[in-house]
Amino acid sequence: DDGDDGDLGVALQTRTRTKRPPMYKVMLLNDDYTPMEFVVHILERFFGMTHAESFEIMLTVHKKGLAVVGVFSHEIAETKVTQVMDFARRHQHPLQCTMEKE
Ligand code: TYC
Repeated sequence: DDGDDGDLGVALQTRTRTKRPPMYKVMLLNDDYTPMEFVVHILERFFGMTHAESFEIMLTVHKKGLAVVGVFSHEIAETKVTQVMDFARRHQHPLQCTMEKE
């Protein structure tokens, strides 16, 4: 035995897995009392939608019970939910906005 263990001295590189951050769906829920125009205004103001886009999404929520209005990082999604809930409360509308991991 000459003591040579066959190690060529080549460093093996481990693969670095780059993980995308989790994304969160922000959803608007239907109710019987919040005025349609108020919901349209919320979508324009906080989600940067055009009036036509906002009207379409509002109608989807009205007909289906809820709709995803955007997908964001955790921090941005939380901010949107807070903005919508605060604005609805200030105007005394029962509108509900929630977030859910994708
Ligand atoms: N259903 C409400 C009405 O008839 C309108 C509405 C739409 C309320 C969407 C909430 O997220 C909502 N006035």
